[in-house]
Amino acid sequence: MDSGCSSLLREVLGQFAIYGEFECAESFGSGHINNTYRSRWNQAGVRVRYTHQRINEKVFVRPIEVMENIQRVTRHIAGKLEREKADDRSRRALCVVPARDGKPWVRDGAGGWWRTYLFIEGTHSLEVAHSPAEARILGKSVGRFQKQLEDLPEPRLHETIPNFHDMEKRYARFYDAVSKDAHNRVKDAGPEIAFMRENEERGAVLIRALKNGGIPERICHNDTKMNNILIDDEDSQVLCVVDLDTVMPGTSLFDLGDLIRTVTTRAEEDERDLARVEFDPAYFEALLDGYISEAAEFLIPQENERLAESGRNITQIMGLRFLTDYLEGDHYYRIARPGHNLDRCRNQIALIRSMDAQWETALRITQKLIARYN
Ligand code: ADP
Ligand code: GN1
Ligand code: MG
Repeated sequence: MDSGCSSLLREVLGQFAIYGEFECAESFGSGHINNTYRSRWNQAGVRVRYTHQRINEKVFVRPIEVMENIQRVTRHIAGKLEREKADDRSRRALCVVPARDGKPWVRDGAGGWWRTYLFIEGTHSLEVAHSPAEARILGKSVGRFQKQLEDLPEPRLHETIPNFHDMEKRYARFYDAVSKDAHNRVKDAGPEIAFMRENEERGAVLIRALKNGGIPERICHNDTKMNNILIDDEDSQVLCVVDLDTVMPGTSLFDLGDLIRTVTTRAEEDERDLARVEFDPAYFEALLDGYISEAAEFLIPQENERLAESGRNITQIMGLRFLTDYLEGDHYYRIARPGHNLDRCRNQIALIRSMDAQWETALRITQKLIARYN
């Protein structure tokens, strides 16, 4: 760790209610949105670590609402774990560390918003799943997370990013980016733009079902890609779902869909060798089995009917968002190379094509599992 961290970071850390002697801090994690750091402190001879994040205010324009949601959600889950007398509770739910003034955030001198969590020790997250067994525990963890929040008391959570998974609104923004072509990039993305146009109608099925009441609104995480799930180094079981900024109303299918998108292929989201981007039915089956084993008690037939579609749908919305960001000049997702967002979009399209090629198999698996748990 780098003990000579920036003076801004030191100033921020000093305002959180952390006791003991600061030792060092370093940047951490591979998310696309927030800036994450990890620090270490000597607390009367015991070394304790914390996670600190600068909230991306361009993405989360109302940080107070984000933190209100996160506090309600983490307290609700922690309360349940306590009543169940679950062991290792402080590793099974994120724990917000308040500032010295009692607020769950700190403002830095430049107006930035920061929060702190206990660092959950002895865990790792995955960028790709390596076995159906891993796929199963990932599915189970998200089913359980949704179940834990089924009875969150009123009021409704804030929509921290309004219309986040609204395909219709995402398409409107995409068409706007195509027509403005502000960075002269439309010429490089002809096949991808054509694919998105051809798939617009099918892409709208989930959001239309949600809007017209065909499927119920539920609290969901909305960003369940695999690296937001922490796994215990010791026994390889899931401990905790993190990255809670987008926990808000949605449909259960958004979360299952993002898991299908990230867990059923062995290729990372920005893999350029598209021959490697393949939908694997064995991983799909294990993932869905794990998910339904927890979620069966609340899923209704209208959700069950759309389980397989959810994966295709969320893959499409991510492809569309990567493409839009590419056309708009890469202002949203962090990129590591020119064309990174276009590569990500191509990858998502390749995954949809592979899903489509095995669509009947996916439907058969889904039917079988629904029958098993009902
Ligand atoms: P982003 O919005 O940028 O994706 P995340 O909240 O997902 O930010 O954090 C980035 C990564 O840091 C996560 O994928 C996870 O691996 C790790 N991480 C976040 N919070 C904790 C924590 N409390 N304990 C351990 N690791 C964490
Ligand atoms: C972002 O924050 P992170 O890296 O976990 C994005 C998700 C996308 C994902 C694609 C708030 O997630 O919606 O699915 O990148 N989060 C936000 O990797 O836009
Ligand atoms: Mg993340």
